[in-house]
Amino acid sequence: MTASISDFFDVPNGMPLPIPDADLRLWRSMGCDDNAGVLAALISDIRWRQEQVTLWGRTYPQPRLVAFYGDGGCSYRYSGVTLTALPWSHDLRLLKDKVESLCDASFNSVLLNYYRDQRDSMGLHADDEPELGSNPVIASVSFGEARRFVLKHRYRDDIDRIRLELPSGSVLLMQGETQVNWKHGVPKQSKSCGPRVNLTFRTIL
Ligand SMILES: O=C(O)CCC(=O)C(=O)O
Ligand SMILES: [Mn+2]
Repeated sequence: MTASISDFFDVPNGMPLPIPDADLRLWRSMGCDDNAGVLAALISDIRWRQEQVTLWGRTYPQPRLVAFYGDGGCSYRYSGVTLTALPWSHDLRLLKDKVESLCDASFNSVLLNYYRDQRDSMGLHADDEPELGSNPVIASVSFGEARRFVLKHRYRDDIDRIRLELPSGSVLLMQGETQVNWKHGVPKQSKSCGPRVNLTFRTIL
């Protein structure tokens, strides 16, 4: 059984979602006037990269495009890929300022993922790389198609997977023990769909 966003309809923006062993908060809109315009600008202006990843001894193209921006000296390593931060663009800085004041947190970098269509995806994982420190605060901003965002408890089989719909312009804050206890991902889907760009604002220690 998979719970859906409808289970959380009555949780106000920015309040903790009733999910055990996690601290997740959702703002359905960050208040951008033109989400479609932001999506188009991100797709055209970000320096997207197609990375090759090596998993279980096999190398293959990652099923999405990625980019990493941040303060000088930040770099991020996962699944054998090392990304060195490009300097903040004007638009990314504006988004960062907006997200920081909404979430009352501060960030020094952003990892961007571009899901071109329904075939692009991200496997279940936790953001628990050492450079994020323990219990990282991560703000996940989505533009474009509301793809399924799936959460699976790492240790308890008696807890159902949770499916969140992240609308265009929404912000999902993941903090506390979320990464310790849960994995998350964006599965491929069979129904064709348009593009989605997700930005995860992070602090690299
Ligand atoms: O696209 C998403 O919503 C998830 C992105 C994510 O989990 C990540 O960048 O680590
Ligand atoms: Mn993640």
